[in-house]
Amino acid sequence: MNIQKLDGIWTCYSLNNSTEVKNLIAKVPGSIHEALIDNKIIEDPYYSDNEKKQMWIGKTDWIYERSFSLDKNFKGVSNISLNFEGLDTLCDIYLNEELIGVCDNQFRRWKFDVTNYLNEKENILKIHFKQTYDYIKYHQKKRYLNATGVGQHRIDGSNRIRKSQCNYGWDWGPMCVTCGITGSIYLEDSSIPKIEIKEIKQEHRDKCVKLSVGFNLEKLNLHKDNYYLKLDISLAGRVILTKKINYKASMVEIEIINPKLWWTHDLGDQHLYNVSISFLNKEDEVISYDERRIGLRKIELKQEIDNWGKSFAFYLNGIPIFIKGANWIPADTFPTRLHKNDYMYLVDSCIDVNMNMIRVWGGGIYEKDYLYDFCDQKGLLIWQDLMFACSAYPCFEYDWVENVSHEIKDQVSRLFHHPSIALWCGNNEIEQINDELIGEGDGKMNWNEYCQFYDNIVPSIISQIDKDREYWPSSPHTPDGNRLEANNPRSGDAHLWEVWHGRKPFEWYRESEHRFVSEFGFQSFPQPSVLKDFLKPYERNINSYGMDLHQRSPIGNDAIIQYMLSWFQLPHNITMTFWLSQILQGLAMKFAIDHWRRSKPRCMGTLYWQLNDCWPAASWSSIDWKGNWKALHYFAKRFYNPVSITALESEDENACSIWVVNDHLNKIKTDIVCNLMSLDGDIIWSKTVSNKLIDSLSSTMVEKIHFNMNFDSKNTFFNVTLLEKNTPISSDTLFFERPKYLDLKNPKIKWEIYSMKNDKSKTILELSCETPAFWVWLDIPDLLNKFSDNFFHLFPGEKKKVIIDAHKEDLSKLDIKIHSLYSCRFENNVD
Ligand code: BMA
Repeated sequence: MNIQKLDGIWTCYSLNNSTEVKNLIAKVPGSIHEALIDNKIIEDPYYSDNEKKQMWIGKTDWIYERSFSLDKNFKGVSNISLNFEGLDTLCDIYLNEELIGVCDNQFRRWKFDVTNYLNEKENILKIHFKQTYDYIKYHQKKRYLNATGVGQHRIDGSNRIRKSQCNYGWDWGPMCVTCGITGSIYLEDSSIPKIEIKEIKQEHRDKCVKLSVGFNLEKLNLHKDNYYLKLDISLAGRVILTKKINYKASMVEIEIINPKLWWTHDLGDQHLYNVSISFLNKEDEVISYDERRIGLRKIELKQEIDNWGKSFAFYLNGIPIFIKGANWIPADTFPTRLHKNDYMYLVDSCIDVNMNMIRVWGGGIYEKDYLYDFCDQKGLLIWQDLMFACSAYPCFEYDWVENVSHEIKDQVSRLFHHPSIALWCGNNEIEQINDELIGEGDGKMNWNEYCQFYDNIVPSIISQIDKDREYWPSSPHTPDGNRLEANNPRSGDAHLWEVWHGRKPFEWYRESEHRFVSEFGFQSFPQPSVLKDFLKPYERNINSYGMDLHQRSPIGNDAIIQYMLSWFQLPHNITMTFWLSQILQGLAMKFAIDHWRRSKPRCMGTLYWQLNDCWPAASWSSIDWKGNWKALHYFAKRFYNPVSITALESEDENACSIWVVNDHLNKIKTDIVCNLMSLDGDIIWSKTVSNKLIDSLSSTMVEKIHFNMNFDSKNTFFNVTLLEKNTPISSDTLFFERPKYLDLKNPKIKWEIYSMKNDKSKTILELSCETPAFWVWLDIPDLLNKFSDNFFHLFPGEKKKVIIDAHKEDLSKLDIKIHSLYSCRFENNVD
């Protein structure tokens, strides 16, 4: 294919602003903030209150410019197009001073015929990005539309422009309104007939998958006898099937016998097939070509009437899977500066903690190909929202609908082949917040307008391209009964914020009988060393000016401290407060997820809010912006373990029940060891249940325990461990009091450090203690917090090995601290 890329180094400058900026060197793709940082015009926007000082950037017009001469192979070409894979957002495009295009949607791809505007030698391409405030104001004036959080953490009117909604601020992200070139720019020879795969439908039968591949070929005026078309299917780089295609066809069918199916990582392998269509001439030269990498799998969202209402369960290749995952937001405020490795790291971090799905949340961006490619390769499903969140939208305006229809077509066409994508979802929370956003009255869209768009227009666009996947209008949505009750526990998905926003105790989660919970969350502070880098020394307090700016939830700090008071003694310093907030967050999510997993199949999935961060701040994330795993992420590895044992308090005093959840496709034989222990480390009661068979895909109460004795609840805890073939697989600890009332003893943790035998690039830290230590963690400020384990309990007699990705010599030079809950209480025991 004849293509000339125009990415790389451009120059840019400001227009119409008191702060004049000239001659910036700018990377394309890239944002104006990146260019200003790279050229040292601005300091890091994340530092202290820089965000506030840099609001002018979003209020300025910016010109991006470059020159180029036409590649030799474009000489004499009769039709040349200029293609843009992403422009953020309002811009006019000039080629050699001629206006060739006007763009107004960050999520669309743009193509302009530039044949008559090109010079062979010197060409100047100029993009004038306009500040978006005036445009927003103009449209809001016509008919004002509400959005949540405006005046607090959101700038008014982001719903009026097709641009990443959280770029105008969110309750976890800054208001760094930016602009720039978010995708590749290239010239393309459009005189060559272009072939494009438009859809790939899979029909799964017994030991066979029938593929129907729809394609489009601009045949122009070619004579049919001189050309032919061919379909190739390959697996692991080897062509396994080839089929000649009728010249007139726009669809080809092919059967793959004994298909190798695609599975999520926990259930099987991720076989990926390549589907390609070539357009060739009589001499077998390829004139045009298109390919997509697919996985053969059947993904269904089943909603069937049952005892509790209507199910909401994903089935992969016929198997009901309990969804375990989290919500994904843009991994940086300026996503153009994220690299392939950033995506790989986050996807791997999901796989490492037993997640099988992420939800790409609707207030960010349709993500880069990297994310979808890695999820395909690694076996992680995606719930894909369309980019609409927490706002009323002008779906009553013809131009807006037209614009957005192009956007959805562009994005679904780009993404439909990914086996990881399980569902298309219309928007985030518009139905849930209907009292502010939908209905009669100022600032709202009415129900007809909403339904016409999200129930009719959107799914009809999607189904023209993708007939295999379900569409879900909103998250959350109730398909039966009263739609206004978006969190109806009997059907559909739910966003449950009674804990946190509603300030209900963690125990509230156990009252939930919802069928699938796609959002619920609890905030924490990031790794202390991360915020330290972004605050002035005198701002290192949770409610200093700089720190308050890094906490965007209006109730954030209050809520953390309120719940902390309920569960823990207040730590003696800010560092310990940060760490303890992470344990508190982990505890909240464990309460919720243990409960919903126990209640399967009534509940068939949990996606906690939120996986990642877009800057260094307090938030609901389990991985901070620098990539450090917070306590919650380590907790997730345990509570999302395919086999999970939990001990549940019982109404009767001195009793509890033991539950085992098994997500494997096979039965397992287990031994269950129960110990009642004192905080001095003595076992005061013990029981072993041997050879307990646990069904596949099940949740069972395996044992009811009565201790039949009195004990001091402040000095006692219960521990249960499940072993398979004598190996501990899962364990749980139950306290009979809030941890704040426990008579903790100094655990006197000792540690040894040595290199791993077969791999010197790794070091083992071996820990032991004298009395039980709760939520033991390694604090190594200059090292990424991603160890084989962290925030675990440690009991006397145990030797816990933590594997660290670092050479022993390097690690020994660092400041290693080991803490546990005990260290939070007493200042002189921090170390
Ligand atoms: C959810 C999300 C986000 C928000 C989060 C925390 O409902 O959809 O809008 O960041 O709550 O408030």
